[in-house]
Amino acid sequence: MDKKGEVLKHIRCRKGDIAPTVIIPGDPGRVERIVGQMDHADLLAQNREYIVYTGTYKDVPITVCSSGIGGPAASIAFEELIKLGAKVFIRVGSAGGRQKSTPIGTPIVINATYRGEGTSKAYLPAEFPAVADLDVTNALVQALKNRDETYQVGLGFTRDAYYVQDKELNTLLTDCNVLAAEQEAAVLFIIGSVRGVKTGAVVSTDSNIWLEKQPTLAEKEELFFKGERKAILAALDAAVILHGQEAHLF
Ligand code: R1X
Repeated sequence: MDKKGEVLKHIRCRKGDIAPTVIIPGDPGRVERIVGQMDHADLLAQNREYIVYTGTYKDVPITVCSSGIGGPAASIAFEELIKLGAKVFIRVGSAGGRQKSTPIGTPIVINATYRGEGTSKAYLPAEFPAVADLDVTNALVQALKNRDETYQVGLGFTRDAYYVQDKELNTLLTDCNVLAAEQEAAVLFIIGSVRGVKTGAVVSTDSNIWLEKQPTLAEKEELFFKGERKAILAALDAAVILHGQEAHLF
């Protein structure tokens, strides 16, 4: 542990900087959009893909830290945040919709994922399930219900190579009701199991490989940002619900 209060190598924070509840988007740009919804927040550090703010939302202390794209970068953020006292993690991400009927911009609560990436295998064998904490998942669902949002809950597909599409695997996972493909949730859930912290994830879909007519990037982004706002507010509200349950005091 960081007994002397040294700054950690990547997230450039020290003990006392990090709230027990952390919201972790991949995109550093999303950090600013999350912080914009909070009561206030101070920028603590900015290094590589990691931007860190700590502040409050509805009087609950919350840290927001970007994790970058993919398992290796994300695992560094998760590990350093845990070293500095983080207990509850809520990923707010983007993802590709993997059911044909899922409109772009749909908030999806990911409760478990197919481990199609490499980083989590450095922690636990492939047979071990990547599962979100039930309290965090329930809080995200409650938050979306409270705001009367249309949302989905279910399985994710965490993968490494963004520009590689394995058609056979894609079809298999869609047939088995996988809802969303992204690149970090499995690593978060597995590190949660190994380090004993609570984790959950909500994403907004930014694309869908199964649409017959693919929208333009501009069309996709317009829809995505509407869903992203819903996911951000759900994550912040979930943090408040979990704080009320003292989820960080376990
Ligand atoms: O998780 C995925 C990754 O961080 C979602 O968006 C990025 C790739 O475009």
